Amino acid sequence: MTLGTLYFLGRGRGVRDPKMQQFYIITIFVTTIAAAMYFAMATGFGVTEVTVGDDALTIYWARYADWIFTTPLLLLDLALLAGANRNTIATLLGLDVFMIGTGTIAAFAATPGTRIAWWGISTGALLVLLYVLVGTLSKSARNQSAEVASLFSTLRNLLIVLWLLYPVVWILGTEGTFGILPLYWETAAFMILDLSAKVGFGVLLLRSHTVLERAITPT
Ligand code: RET
Repeated sequence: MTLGTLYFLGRGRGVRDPKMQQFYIITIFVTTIAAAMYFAMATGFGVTEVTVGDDALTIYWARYADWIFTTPLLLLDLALLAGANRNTIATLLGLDVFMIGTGTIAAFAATPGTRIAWWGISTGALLVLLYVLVGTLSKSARNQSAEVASLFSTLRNLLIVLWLLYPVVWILGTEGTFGILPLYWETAAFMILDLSAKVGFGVLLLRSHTVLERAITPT
């Protein structure tokens, strides 16, 4: 995450256009927050125990602290690329904060039943969010130039696939209390997802300044 941050900082150094800078500022915040929260988890600060029945679960709360800030920022990147209006942006970000908020309750809930119920509520919000992404947001992107619309589709599809895997890893992992995926593999899976959804996404977004210029130039 730190290397990603440094890469984006280096690439964005010469960028003078304020609208182009928006994409850099947002993306740099995403990887910076993630780097800080991974540092918190690595040093034992970002972790706690939650008692569920007779079991003590290890909960990395710093993940949720990361996601509550970084997921709205990632959506903002995509919404700016699509040239979305204020209502669409607000809807997307509202759904997203609701999803991570209820997901956090799922992680701290004390009975297996309530954990799964909150997971269901959070996953419901994710599905509605993806519906807005595929519907309203994609419609805005179609009004952009062909190159912008194509970059938007790539990023949107990447986001859909990666984001859908989060609730799957969660429910199969230690939080889901089924314990199908041991903590080690769960941690590795979240790490790969986080790196792809943040650094991978950012690299694709910021790869071509010519395309971004088209996205920010009013047509
Ligand atoms: C939780 C558990 C409850 C159900 C759902 C979840 C979704 C999490 C998502 C996280 C995305 C994170 C990203 C991070 C950084 O790049 C909270 C795991 C639906 C979608 C993209």
